[in-house]
Amino acid sequence: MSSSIDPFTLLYRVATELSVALPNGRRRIARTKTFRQSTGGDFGSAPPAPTRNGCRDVVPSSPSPRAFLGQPLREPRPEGDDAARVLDGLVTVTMTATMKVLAPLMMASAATAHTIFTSLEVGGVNQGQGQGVRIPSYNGPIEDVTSNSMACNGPPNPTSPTSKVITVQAGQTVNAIWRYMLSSTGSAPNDVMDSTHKGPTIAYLKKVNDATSDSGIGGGWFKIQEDGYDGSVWGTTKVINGQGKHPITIPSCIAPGQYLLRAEMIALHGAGNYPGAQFYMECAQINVVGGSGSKTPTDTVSFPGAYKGTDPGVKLSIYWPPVTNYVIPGPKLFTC
Ligand SMILES: [Cu+2]
Repeated sequence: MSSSIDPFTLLYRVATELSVALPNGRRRIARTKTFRQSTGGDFGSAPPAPTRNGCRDVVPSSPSPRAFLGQPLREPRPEGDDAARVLDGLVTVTMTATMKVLAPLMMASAATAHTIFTSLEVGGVNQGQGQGVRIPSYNGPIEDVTSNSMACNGPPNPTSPTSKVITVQAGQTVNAIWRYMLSSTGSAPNDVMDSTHKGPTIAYLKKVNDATSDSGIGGGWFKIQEDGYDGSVWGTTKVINGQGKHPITIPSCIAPGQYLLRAEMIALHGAGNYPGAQFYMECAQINVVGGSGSKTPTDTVSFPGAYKGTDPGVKLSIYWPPVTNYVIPGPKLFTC
């Protein structure tokens, strides 16, 4: 089904309006299971395509890398569907005939979800997909904040090693380039990430001896960039509408040497429950030159460990009540 029309936002707004109009006592969460039963989980009458985590968009058109690994595709969890989680996120939606009509449309809209930090742009030059960035074969999120894959992605999204280490000048602003899938060649909003994926953008550095071999798992990470919610626009929305570019300034005062650069986007459309927030991250391998080394980061954290399922920036409904003061997860921002 073509995704040129995006009915999602409109429908979601309609649903929100409906839900807001309901008195508190009548509000309850519409359960995924019910939607699956009532809609068959798909838009048309054809059998649903194979899904992973309930999202058709992550099914590769070529033979599944997972099949090569001899692992079955993960079964959709009973409540794991992106679109259904949005419904959960609506919190107040009563299961009405109206919603039965909306549900399959919302299901279908999950076909443009997810994202990957595919390449790094330095000095206006794209270094190439997977060149110095450990890219995964799937664009799905990590949702378990205790998973080792919170560091530099990983199972269930196997990443590819890269021998390249990208030279970056301290003080320079680079762009992490996000794409909906590895095969996405454009930079239009739909080629970056679905607009329903609202949340912060964040970047971390970790000093390492060898950026090509360090797993990134464990301590030493410090936050160098964050963009949450300014009252009207989310950080991810700027990236979606900005050709997938996620600007990150490498601090001028850090020591020269090799680092892992962890760029992250968090999608909060299903974050009303935990797990629910979707963490997207990859690691770039960089060599920082020209750093003064005059300041050593102190607020370092571990991945996994930096985030908790109870963090106010990880478990929250972004639909209702309206977000007024979003708290970006993780440590304090490091500044020179
Ligand atoms: Cu998604």
